[in-house]
Amino acid sequence: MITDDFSALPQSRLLTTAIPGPRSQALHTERMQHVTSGFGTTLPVFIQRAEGGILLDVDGNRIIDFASGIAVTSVGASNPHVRARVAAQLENFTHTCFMVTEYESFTAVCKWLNENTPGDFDKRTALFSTGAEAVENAIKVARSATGRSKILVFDDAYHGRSLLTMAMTAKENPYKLGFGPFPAEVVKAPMAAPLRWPSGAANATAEALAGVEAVLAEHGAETFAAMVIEPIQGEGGFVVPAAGFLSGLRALATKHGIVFVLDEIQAGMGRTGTLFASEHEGVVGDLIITAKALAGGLPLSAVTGRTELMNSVHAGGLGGTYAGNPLACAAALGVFEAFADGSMLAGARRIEASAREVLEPLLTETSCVAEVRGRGAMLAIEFADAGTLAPRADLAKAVAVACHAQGLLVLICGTFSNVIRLLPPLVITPELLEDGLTVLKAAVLDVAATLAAPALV
Ligand code: PLZ
Repeated sequence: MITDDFSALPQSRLLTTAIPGPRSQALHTERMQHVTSGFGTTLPVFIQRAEGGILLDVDGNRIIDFASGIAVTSVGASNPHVRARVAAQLENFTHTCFMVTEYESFTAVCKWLNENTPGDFDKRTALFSTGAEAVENAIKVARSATGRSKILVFDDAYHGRSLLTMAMTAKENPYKLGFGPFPAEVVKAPMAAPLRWPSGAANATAEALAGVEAVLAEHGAETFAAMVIEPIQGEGGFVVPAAGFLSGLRALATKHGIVFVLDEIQAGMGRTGTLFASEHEGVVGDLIITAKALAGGLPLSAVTGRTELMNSVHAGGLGGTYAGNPLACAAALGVFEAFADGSMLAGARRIEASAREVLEPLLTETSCVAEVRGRGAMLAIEFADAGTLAPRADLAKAVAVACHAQGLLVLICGTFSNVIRLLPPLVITPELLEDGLTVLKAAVLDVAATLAAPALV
């Protein structure tokens, strides 16, 4: 009987050295001699083991994981279900290439996705390895099915680092800088981001949708193959679209015969307290893209959607050497097992309730927290000056640095790099979550206290 028992690695924070400790520092120095400096690192500590919500580093520090490898190890780092499935598969074979000879786990993963993604229609699924690869393939499917070429994306979107997905990603630095020219036919439209909507959050949905319609009219709605949106933006700042925006887009896509593609790579697979983030709005994609938490840490991504779209591609048109690798498929089946009893979704909702209770008071206790937002275990704090909403990347950075020094791993996101995001594993224990939130809150209060007292008006 497999249990979600992570007791092999104590689920508590422990600092044995400064962070990073001496062994991590030495390994980082060595890394810089061999690894391209083109890879950044949020926190230069080297990990030797990870379980549940704890990362154990090579100096013996136990760090609380509020990152989950960027929303990947949602079922906990080295989840027992995942470990058992992968270990068993490892004994049988590591690879055949599904395009050469077949194996059942590939079909089983596709079947689960067809049955569990929103949409009461006949579906087919294609498996790949990375998120960007799945996004590219969703575009291939949409183009093949429609005979059209253009792609509509949204302000502050993130879809990957490959050439096409860079073109679909909004932020220049670090993702695109110097890597162009990019593929043509990618058009950007307004995103209904409530906090910064010029005429106020209440107008965001209607005005953004009018903006989208104007963009479609200008570029010719009938020339668009796909409209691609993250139901909650990830790298762009954990922006939850204003209510009604996603369903408005869905309607526009239907009206103009455009394939509506939901990029659930970061927000999907239970992260927000429902299996898919688009369920919060009851919005159904023609194609839905999953990756990250789908296989609990092994590289696996998927495009799932209407059979008539997925089967419109000529035989042999989709594939990839490692697409749906057997170890990754085994891991995904372990993830599905871990989800079966509902405890993962409940975990996400529990995390949201605890985090909001601790963090929402910061809206009034400080003058630099502009918003606490998100859904489930996909939550964020945005730092900005009161009144002007001028983004404060410096404050987000200072809070992250303080958290890291205390053994709490948090990540920054947002077009202005002024958002701290929380992505704890859904299995984090209440005690560990509470400890992490206490560290985070203290860091925010400390940083806020360093600000000059607001001018009296
Ligand atoms: N779509 C919504 O969040 C990956 C990127 C980290 P890959 N996000 C983390 C980094 O700096 O590279 C992501 C995403 C959404 C697509 C992707 C791309 O997924 O598996 O990284 O290719």
